[in-house]
Amino acid sequence: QRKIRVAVVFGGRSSEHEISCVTAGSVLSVIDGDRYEVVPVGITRTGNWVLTSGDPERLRIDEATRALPTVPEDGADLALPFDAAGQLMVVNPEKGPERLAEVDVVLPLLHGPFGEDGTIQGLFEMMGVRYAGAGVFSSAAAMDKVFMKAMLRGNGIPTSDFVAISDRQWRTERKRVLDDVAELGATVFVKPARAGSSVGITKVRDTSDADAVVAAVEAAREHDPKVLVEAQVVGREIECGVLEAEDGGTPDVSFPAEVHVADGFDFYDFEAKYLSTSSLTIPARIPEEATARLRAMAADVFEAMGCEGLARVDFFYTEDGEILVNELNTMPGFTPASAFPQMWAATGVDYAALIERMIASALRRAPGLR
Ligand code: G1L
Repeated sequence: QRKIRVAVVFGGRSSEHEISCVTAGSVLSVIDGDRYEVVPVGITRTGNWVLTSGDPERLRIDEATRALPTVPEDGADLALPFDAAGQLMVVNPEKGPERLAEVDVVLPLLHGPFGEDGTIQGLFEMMGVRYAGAGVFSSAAAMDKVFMKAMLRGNGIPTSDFVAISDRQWRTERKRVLDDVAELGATVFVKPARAGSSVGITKVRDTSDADAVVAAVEAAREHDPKVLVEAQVVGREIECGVLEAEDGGTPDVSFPAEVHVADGFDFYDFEAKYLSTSSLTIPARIPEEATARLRAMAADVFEAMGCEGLARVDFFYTEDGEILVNELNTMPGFTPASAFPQMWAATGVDYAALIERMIASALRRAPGLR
């Protein structure tokens, strides 16, 4: 019996190219070689698909130089990604080129635009290849914070009040928009609607200061012409990991974690997230009753948004016991040190088992409608 062929796709054109490579290194170092044949597929910064090294040693942060790994732009391993028939190819050095559709399952370890926004998922659907994680629509909806909040609202799941600003509205209805923003309260967060990481986010402390709001919206628009303004929620930041059930039942939810943002950071921003200035308490020290509500809400979010495989759901837990959904991440940080694997480790699912489950849930479903 042949091994299950798993393509690990990583790198990519996003600003998180290196994080993706480090994640691939972690996955490749624990994946069971007796059961899986790994096809490491790199996407260079410029968007070329290449068969690249799957050696975890080459996908680590260099301790001496602090250099981050990347997918090399040139080299002998460069391969043409599509054949004459328009089929995506992968090249196995031992066996030669093969169609991506001949791979049993893909682990797309890519962030942001073209990674977790549904576009690469669409490519895999068209190629008829199974892939781990959320599908086209759920990925796209989770990526767009405005659509996500609207869908949560439509499903009766609490989330903070917000104002969405399209490019057209910003150009032609600015006064009305600024009034709506002021209605949200004195303090708001202004965010690009669809940026992968926490870039372009500004905390505005006084929304009656129109200049401050305009500056914040313009900063967000550097990353996305569509902007989200959210009312501030004063509360603790708690998150949960969700896994698709193995038996077709309701999703499994991990113990919650509390995120402690290091002093000096306004919120859990890009720097706080990736430069390890914040820490986690697992399980979060919140009342049992709140833990139960939060875990149930995490499963509701997963199902309401049509997620598959895995997701991380981030909440605010307020002083008066209210729980609001802050974010949904269909491709959460996935190194062994990341919150999602940490929460699952504390719940009894180790890193290797998580990867097994991602592959198994992808293999369970046929491409197409589900
Ligand atoms: F394949 C999984 F398991 F579904 C999966 C895919 C992607 C898990 C986690 C991620 N996350 C990432 O790829 C990333 C956050 C490292 C993007 Cl850079």
